[in-house]
Amino acid sequence: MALQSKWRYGFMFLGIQLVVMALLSREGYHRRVTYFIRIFRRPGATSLPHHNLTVEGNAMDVYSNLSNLFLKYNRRDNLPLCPKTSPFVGGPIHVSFPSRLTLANVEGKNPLVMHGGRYRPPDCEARHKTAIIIPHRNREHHLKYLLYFLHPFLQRQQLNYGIYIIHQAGNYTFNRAKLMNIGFREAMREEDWDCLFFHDVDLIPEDDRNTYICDANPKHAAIAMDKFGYKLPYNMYFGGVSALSPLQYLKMNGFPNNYWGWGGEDDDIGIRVSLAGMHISRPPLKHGRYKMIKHNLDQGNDVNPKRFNMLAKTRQTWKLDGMNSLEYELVSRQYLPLYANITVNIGTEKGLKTLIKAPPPQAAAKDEPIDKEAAKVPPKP
Ligand code: UDH
Ligand code: MN
Repeated sequence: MALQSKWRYGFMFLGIQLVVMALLSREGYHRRVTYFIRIFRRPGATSLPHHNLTVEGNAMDVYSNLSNLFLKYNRRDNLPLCPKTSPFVGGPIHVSFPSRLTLANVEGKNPLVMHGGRYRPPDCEARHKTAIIIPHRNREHHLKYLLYFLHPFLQRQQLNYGIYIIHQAGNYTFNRAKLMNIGFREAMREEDWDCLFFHDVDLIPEDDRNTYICDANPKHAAIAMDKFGYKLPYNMYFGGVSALSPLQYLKMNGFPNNYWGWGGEDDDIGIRVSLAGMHISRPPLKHGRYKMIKHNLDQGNDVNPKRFNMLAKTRQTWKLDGMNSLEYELVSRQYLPLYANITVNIGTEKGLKTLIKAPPPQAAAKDEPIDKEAAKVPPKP
C-alpha cells in the first residue's frame, strides 16, 4: 500500500514537471522570464510617476516587453543571429511626455545602452547596424524625450545601433541638411553602418513596427505625422525622418549644403532621390506614424526666402553640391551615456572661414581621440 502511494506521488510530480516544461517551450523562454521579472520587479529609484506610464486603449508603454534588458549577463561569443522578425516588437506605442523626466531617468531605464549611445542585443547577433543622425541646436528638452522613446524602441527591434547628435556651434543661421551630411561622414568613419536614419529631434515614432532598417530605395519613414493629420502632406514630401544606406546616400551625393534657414532642403533631397535614379520607399501608413513635440520656429532658423529658386535648380546643382563639396570644422566629439555628441563649425554661405573663432584649446584637449577601433567598442562609463 505504502509503495503504491509512493508511485502515485512520483507520477503526479513527473506529470506536473511535464506540464511546466510544455508551457515554457510553447510560450518561449524569453517571454516567461520577462513575465516573472515584471511581477517581482520593485519600482527603482529611476522609475517615473506611474500615472505618466499608463497605457490607453491598445497602445503599449514604450518600456514594456523589453525582456532582453534582463538578460544582460548572458552575452557570450558566437551568438546566434537574431530572428528575422524581433519577438519583442509590438504595435502602437502610447506617447505622452512625463513631466519630471531627466536624462538620468532615461539612463536608468536603459541599462544596456553603452557610452556614446551604442547598443547591441545581448543574446543574439544583430542583422542590422543602424546609425541615427539628429541635427541639433537649442532643443535639449526635445532631445531628452526623443532619447526616452527611441532607446527602448530600437532595443526591441534587436538592432545594433548608435545615436549621433550633430550640434551646430554658434548662432549663425541653422543648416539642417549640412548637419546631416556631417553626421553621415562622422558616423561612417566610426563604424560600417548599413543604414542611417536622418531624424528630426522632435519626432517620436508611435508604432513599434516602424522598423529602423533600410530598404532597397531611400526610405521616407515619417509619412504620417500628427501635425499633417497623420497623412502625407504631398507626394514628394521627404522631411522629418528618412533612411538611406551608405550607397544610396553617396549615389545622390548626399544632401545639399547650401540651404540656410527653414525649408526647401527636404524637397531638394526628395528631388535628388529621383535624379539619382532611385525612388522613395515608404512603410505602411499605420506604421510610419509620428508625434511632433509642439514648438515654434526657432531663433536663428528663419524661413529661407531663396528656397523656391534653389529648388528650381536642383537638377543643375546636385552633382556639385553635397558630400563631394562638404566642408566643416570638428569642434568636439563626446561619448555621453545616451548619445555621441558631435559639435561642428559649419561656416556661413560665404564659406568656412567667415565663421566662429576656433574652440578654446582647453576644450579641444578634453575631446576624446577620434579612434575608429576605440569607437567600435565604446568604453564603459
Ligand atoms: N533644429 C534644431 N534647432 C533649431 C532648428 C532646427 O535642432 O534651432 C533641428 C531639429 O532637429 C528639428 C529640425 O531641425 O526637429 C527641423 O526643424 P523644425 O523642427 O523647426 O522644422 P519643422 O518643419 O518646423 O517642424 C515647423 C515650424 C513650426 C512653426 C509652427 C508655428 N505654429
Ligand atoms: Mn519640428
